[in-house]
Amino acid sequence: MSDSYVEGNFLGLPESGDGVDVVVLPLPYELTTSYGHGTADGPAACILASAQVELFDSDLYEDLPAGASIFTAPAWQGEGPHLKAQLDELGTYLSPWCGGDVFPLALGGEHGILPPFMWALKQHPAIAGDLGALTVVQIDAHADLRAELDGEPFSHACAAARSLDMGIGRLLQVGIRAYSKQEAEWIANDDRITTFFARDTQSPSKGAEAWKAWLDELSNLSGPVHLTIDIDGLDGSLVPATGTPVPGGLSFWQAIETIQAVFAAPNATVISADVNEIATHEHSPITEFTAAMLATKVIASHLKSKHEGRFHQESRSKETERSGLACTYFTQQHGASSQ
Ligand SMILES: [Mn+2]
Repeated sequence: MSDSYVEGNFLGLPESGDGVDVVVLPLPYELTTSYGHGTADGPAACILASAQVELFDSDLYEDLPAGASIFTAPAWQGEGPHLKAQLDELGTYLSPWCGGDVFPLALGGEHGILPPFMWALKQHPAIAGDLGALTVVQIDAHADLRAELDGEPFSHACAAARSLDMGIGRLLQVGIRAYSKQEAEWIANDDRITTFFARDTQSPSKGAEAWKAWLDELSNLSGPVHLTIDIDGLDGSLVPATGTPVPGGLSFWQAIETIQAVFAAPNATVISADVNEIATHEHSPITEFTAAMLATKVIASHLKSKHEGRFHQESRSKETERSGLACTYFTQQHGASSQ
């Protein structure tokens, strides 16, 4: 815990300096969770739990914030009357933080936050309008490649599908163990998608080999990367309060190794990340604490990649100059929905 604990800030860290290096963006977004509730309270619970996370990171070999300025932004407050309007609001909220001068880390909220994040990243200097340059690395129990769920194409169960529709170049998935035949066929037939299924990486007999292949795949990445961590990718015992906990998932250390490997890839730059589907756990802090530990590792790994010269930081904006774009993509492209 920070000596000068500030309530409401991630890790309890006080803000320092005049610029921002890492921004934590709480997105209490919940419209389509199919099973279980509470993802709207997840980001705040994660920030509260983060006060109990050790500031020392053994890879950085320093206490966070390690000379950086970590800013916890005021939470997104959705007011839009329907899902598409809320997605536009999310895009508008994220946009000012996607200019390349800051590392944005969103805390969700449903996985439906991913398409608005993709929209906001389009303006990132490393993307320059073409999401085809971007690789998304996804930890998840679900493939999230459904055409729609309950009639809604922007459901959390469709987050990866809609990101591909928006033009991302590659999708690497791990932890996947709950998916439909249609999703299995898409994975098998689309060169953009590489999926490491949990039945292989978690296999008692062949898991070690499959896991090494996953880490090798990450090491060979190049170009800009967005890391999206749906906490249900971890074994359900670690995240029992998440919307759809599933047994047979990644161990905590596999999630950590994934974060380490993607940030250490010599030819890739992780430009942004999210940890999503965080929910509050009534009788135990395990779900939100697991999420806080992963988010902390993301921040530490980003700072390490920066120290090692793998993150090119655009010149920092003064906070008074920070501006973004207003998102109308989702209502314009897809119209209003009943939700
Ligand atoms: Mn998901």
